[in-house]
Amino acid sequence: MLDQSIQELESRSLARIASAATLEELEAVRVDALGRKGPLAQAGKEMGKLPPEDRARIGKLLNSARQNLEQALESKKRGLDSGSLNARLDAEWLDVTLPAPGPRRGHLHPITRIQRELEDLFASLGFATLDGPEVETEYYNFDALNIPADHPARDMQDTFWLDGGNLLRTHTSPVQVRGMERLGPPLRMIAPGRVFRNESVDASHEHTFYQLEGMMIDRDVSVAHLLYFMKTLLAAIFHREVTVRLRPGYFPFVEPGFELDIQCLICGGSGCPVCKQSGWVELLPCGLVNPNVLRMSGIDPAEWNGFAFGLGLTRLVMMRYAIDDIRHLQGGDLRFLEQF
Ligand code: FA5
Repeated sequence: MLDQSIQELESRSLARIASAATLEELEAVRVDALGRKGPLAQAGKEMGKLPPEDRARIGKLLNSARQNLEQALESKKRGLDSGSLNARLDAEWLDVTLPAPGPRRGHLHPITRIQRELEDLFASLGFATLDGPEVETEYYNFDALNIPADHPARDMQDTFWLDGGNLLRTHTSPVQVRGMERLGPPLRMIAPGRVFRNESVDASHEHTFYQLEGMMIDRDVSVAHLLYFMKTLLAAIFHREVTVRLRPGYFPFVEPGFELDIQCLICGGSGCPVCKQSGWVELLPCGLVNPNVLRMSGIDPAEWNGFAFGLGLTRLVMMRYAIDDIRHLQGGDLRFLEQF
């Protein structure tokens, strides 16, 4: 009777081992058949109750059933292990000979892009591109531009002063002076760059923004030359007619001085926060160079004269791309920058 149930248990368990599809199922068969509370262990404990003539035979039967099951479990486990390895290899297969996707490429900031367009345009008109320091002396930022210490124009440009009397340049005009000193007349130069003003920020004012200075010194330069270059500049940037107006403007380093405004391209002139509801945006102050400025840079105003302008580059970029708030440009938000 016992012989038969051991043999039945063995063949039932071998069938379960053969059909197990996962390591978990296999473990369940092992616990059921060979576990400490399983039928084989139970039978082993009851050996002592058997008549002596049956003990050796039943003992042999139990041992061989246990060995057969252990062997079957072991070889099935190896099969399942390599099966799951194959499945993993299939899932994680990759073709190492495929070309790599390559790093994501960025692109130029819209201000840099327009700046480079202007540099190319002015290079084609014979203008050199000059650079100057962002940390300036009071002399180059103010005095050499005919703005003496007590002059009200110093209040027009709230200044970040640094220790030792230096400052963060409030405009690109100091590069005019450096250009005149270094290169002398005749001179055609532009100077794009970053400038800083200690003022409150709104839709059209930043504390840090970009200007592009321009200067031409030669014999018999007139307002007509100035207007020609301003029109050429605007046509190259906007590729279409834009409405501008010229009005008198005051800057101690030019005489006469003008403000060239552009009709606001955000609202079409009807009024918005960018143009402060006026319909016009100040873009291009300019004028003929004041003889005092020429003289201070060692140029004889009896022989030479010229024009200068100070383009609001950041504002120009706003108009070109219809950006309705200047703060987007330096906010560093990729969702904004990726549109260009
Ligand atoms: C000047 O800075 C003069 N140096 C320009 C100049 C050069 C005049 C040569 C004559 C001859 P102004 O402060 O107006 O001028 O600034 C020039 C332009 O910079 C403005 O028309 C405007 O477009 C831009 N701008 C001024 N302040 C800000 C600001 N806070 N944020 C953004 N753009 C500004």
